Amino acid sequence: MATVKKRAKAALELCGGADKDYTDQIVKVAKALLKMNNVLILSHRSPDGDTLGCAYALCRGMRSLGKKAAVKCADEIPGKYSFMYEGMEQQTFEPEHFVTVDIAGAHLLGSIADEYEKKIDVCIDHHFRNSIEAPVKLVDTDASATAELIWLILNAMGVKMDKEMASCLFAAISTDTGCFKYSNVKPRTHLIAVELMKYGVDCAGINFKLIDEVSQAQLELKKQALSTLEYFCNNQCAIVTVTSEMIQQTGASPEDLDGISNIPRSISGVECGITMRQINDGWKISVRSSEKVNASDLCGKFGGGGHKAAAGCKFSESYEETKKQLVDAVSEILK
Ligand SMILES: [Mn+2]
Repeated sequence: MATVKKRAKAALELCGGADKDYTDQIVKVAKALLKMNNVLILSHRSPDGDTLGCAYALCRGMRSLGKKAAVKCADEIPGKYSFMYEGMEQQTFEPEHFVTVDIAGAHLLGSIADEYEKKIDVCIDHHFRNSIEAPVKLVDTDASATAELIWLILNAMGVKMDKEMASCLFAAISTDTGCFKYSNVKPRTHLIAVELMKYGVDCAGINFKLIDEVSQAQLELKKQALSTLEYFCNNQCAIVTVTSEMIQQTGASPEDLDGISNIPRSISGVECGITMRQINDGWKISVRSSEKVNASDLCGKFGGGGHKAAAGCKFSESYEETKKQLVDAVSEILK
């Protein structure tokens, strides 16, 4: 097993230096995974490019070592991610081990939480306040995407990278960095991307599909949502609202909502952009923020969480009450 450590070190050196403790953490996860067979890899509900890219890259990696592995997600996987599992065979097996990727808390497993939350063997993530209980856990909040960690782990495991795995990981990193433009991008992020590109990843194609491409329904929804734009806190806070009626009327799917939450924050002078989306029992809030506002702290006040620059929470109050509480909290932070 000394080779696991050697490979982990080599991978860490490739992307900017190996700290001893950190190498040991990667080694621990890699060794745990190498011992497992019949592995079910779990993605979070409303799956995004990171959770899915990690899951399919790891699944492909495990299979390349002759293991049985599959991916499970509570919600339907949007069609734009189909390249991640293209060509993979259906494997039937009784899962013995369970791995979560990019999941901050068991409740984010969605409707399959009850079934799996007590069974998780390995948790790999990059969110603040990760609350998953697992004997083997690697949570690195410095990683731009969980995929950076999966890349390190696959290397430590001695998995022979291929174009498919590299494409999954590239898509994951691109998703979580907004195409390499958010403040979470570190030298390591680019260095790993360089390694992935060596396998012939269609970077432009993936970026177009995941970042730029919009459906007509999505654009129509954006149009309607933008008409609700309001400013608060001396124009430093902007709020956009998406009602159930808009979603129904435009025929937009959950994935069509993706691009909207970035809009309010993109307005010049806005430090905190909020998107309020109507859900069954209230409002789902997405926050995007500048350095001046810690989105994770803001959402934490209301029982949510996430990252410094992007976080979310939920309210069961009325529209006006929800908005008031949010604006009050933001103005407190900006004071
Ligand atoms: Mn992520």
